[in-house]
Amino acid sequence: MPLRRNLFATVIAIGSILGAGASAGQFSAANAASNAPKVISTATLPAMIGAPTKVNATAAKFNVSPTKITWQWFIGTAAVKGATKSSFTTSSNNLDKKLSVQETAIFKGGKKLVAKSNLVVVGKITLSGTALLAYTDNTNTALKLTLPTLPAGATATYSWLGDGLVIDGETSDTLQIDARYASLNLTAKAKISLPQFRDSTVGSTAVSVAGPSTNGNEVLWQDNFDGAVGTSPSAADWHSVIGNGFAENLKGWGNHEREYYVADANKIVSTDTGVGGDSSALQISANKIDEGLYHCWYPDLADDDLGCRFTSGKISTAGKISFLYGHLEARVRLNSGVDPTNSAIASTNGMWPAFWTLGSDQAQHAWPNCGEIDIMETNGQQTDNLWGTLHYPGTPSYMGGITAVPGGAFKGWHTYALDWKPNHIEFSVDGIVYKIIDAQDINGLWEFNKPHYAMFNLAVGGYFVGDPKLADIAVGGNMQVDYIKYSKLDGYGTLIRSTN
Ligand SMILES: [Ca+2]
Repeated sequence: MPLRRNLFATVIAIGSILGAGASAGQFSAANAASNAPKVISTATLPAMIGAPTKVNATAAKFNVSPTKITWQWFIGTAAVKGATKSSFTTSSNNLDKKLSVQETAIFKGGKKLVAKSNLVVVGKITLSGTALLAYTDNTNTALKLTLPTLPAGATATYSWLGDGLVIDGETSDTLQIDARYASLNLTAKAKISLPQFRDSTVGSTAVSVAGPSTNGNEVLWQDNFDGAVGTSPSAADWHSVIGNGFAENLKGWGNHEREYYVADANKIVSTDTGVGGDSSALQISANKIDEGLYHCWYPDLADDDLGCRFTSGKISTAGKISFLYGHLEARVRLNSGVDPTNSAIASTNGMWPAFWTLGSDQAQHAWPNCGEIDIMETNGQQTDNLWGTLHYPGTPSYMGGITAVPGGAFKGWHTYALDWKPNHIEFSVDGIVYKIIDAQDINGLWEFNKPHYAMFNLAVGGYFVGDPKLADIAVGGNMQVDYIKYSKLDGYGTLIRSTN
């Protein structure tokens, strides 16, 4: 502003001089000065330049016509040899480099003016404006990322992040908000793609989703397995998994397991469940059978393919109940079988019991992309040990903890539990937490901010137990479950019943 005021003052001064009868010489001098060559508008390049492509520079404008114009293109500060026209064809070698052009005008009398263009990074997509992340309405049920206007032909690919970590499977511009995202800071990104350009990423600011409205720990669901003795667990909540993995194209469920799962292996029994117990339990029994009944992956002795030598059981809430966050626990007793060569000798060889979950989106995200939570896994070869493990897509693809079960996993009743919140998992046995895993700890996708379903099973043989020979596997062991209980955890926890 001060400069402008000065110019105005100068004009007034000249006018005053003229008004006062200035000489013709003074007038001519002023006129000549205004006709000196000057740049009215400089040479310009388009705001976005791809590669390969032909770029036409817009010529500079001068107040008087030059007698000659020359051009020189630059990559960075280096003049490009032979690039002396008003157009330039980029190549992929120019990507990410600064392109500019310099226009030189020579005027009558020899005066030379140089007009430099703007610098443009080749292959860079530039957007005018920022992305906006906002709820689509005042009920806060969906967030939408709205992008600035994209260049013609550009496409956007969306991704969503919770506390900075990618939310698997969410690729639309809109995210439905539900209990999965409680307490998370959500952000969205859009990758902008355009032929001849580098991909560009546009991010949003964060929106914080509210946490639970209470901090309660109430029980949401419990099964005491107290139906009539000899019956199957409630069909409203459970189904028996059948087979050896054949139908699923998995050899022994992908683990070289030797059992064939039958529904008859899963029964309500009357048993000693200890102090305060209800004398009822689910019992999953492993039994040795003669070959010739069921298809298994391993060769049989009679030269047909009905080679399975063991039956056992697996029950699952898949398609019936799913769990999202909260506290999930089961009280379990593992009972040894006997040595295959001497029934007087107890043996746990080859027994592989588990209490675990898989992501309920397994049909769309095959393992390990669905995520797996092994709340309890133990092993007939190392009967004091307990494993609590997460499996997920990543490298490595699992993380977990190992601890000693108080008194031994195959001795007495123990409570195995999962404490589960957004981005946070704790494993415990008999109330003692032995492993905590946060989403930030793993090098992979966190597949645990979504519903999972629960399972109990007693596998026989397989890699986890050292792939023992058939002739060495214990006979007649079982897994008993007094109850399974699902509670809220500090307000987190949603029981989801399938409407199928
Ligand atoms: Ca019970």
